[in-house]
Amino acid sequence: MSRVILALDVTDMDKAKKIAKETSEYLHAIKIGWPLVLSAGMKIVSELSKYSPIICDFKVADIPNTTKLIVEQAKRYGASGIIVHGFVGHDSLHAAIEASGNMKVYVVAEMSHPGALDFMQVHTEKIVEMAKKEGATGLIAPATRPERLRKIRELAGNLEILSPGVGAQGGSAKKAIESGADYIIVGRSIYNQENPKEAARRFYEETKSL
Ligand code: OMP
Repeated sequence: MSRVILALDVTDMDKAKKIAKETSEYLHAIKIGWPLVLSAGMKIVSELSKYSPIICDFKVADIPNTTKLIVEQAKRYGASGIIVHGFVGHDSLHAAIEASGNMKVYVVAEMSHPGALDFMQVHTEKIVEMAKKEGATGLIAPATRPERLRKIRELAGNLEILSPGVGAQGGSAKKAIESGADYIIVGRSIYNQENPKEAARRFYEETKSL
C-alpha cells in the first residue's frame, strides 16, 4: 500500500502519460487538475486511469446544480474521486456527494499556502464538521502546518486526510503522516525531478512503514 498521491500538474500530455506510467507502482492515486485538463482535455482522465486511480482536483465552488453537473462529468470520464471546496456550504457539498456515485468526494478543509490564513482558516473546524455530517470521503489539509493537521485529525473522525504541501511548499512527508495524514499529495518534487520514478519511490519508501 502506498501513501503517495502524485499531483500531475504538467501541461504536456505525452509527459503526463510517461510519468503516470513509470511512477504508478509507487502511488496510491494520481491527482489531476486544471493545468492538465485544460491542456489535454477530459479524455486524459480515462487515459491515465489505466495506470492509477484518478482524483479530479476541480476544487468545485459553486451552487448545488452546477456542482452536480461538474461532478457528473468527472464520473463520466472514469475518475475515482473529486475535490470540492467546503466554504460554499452544506447544500453544494450535499449535491456533490449525491452526484458522485462510487466516486470519492474530498473537501478542502484548509489550504497549504500562506494566503489560507487570510480567509479560510477561521472556518476550518466548521468545514470539517460539515464534511463529516454530509458523509464526505475525506479532507484536504495542509502538510505545511503539521500542528493544524493534528488538530484536523482530532476533529475528522473516520474521514481520510489527504495532505498537500510536501516538498516544494516546504512540508515534510514524514511529519505529515505522523501528524495524522493518511496520504501525502506531492507534485513538483516528483514530476519536476530528473527521474520522477526514483523521486516517487523515495516518497513511497519514506512513508510506507509509518
Ligand atoms: P506541489 O506544491 O507541486 O507539490 O503541488 C501540490 C498540489 O496540491 C497542487 O496540485 C496543488 O493545487 C494542490 N493543493 C495544494 O497545494 N494545497 C492545497 O491546499 C490544496 C491542494 C489540493 O487540493 O490538492
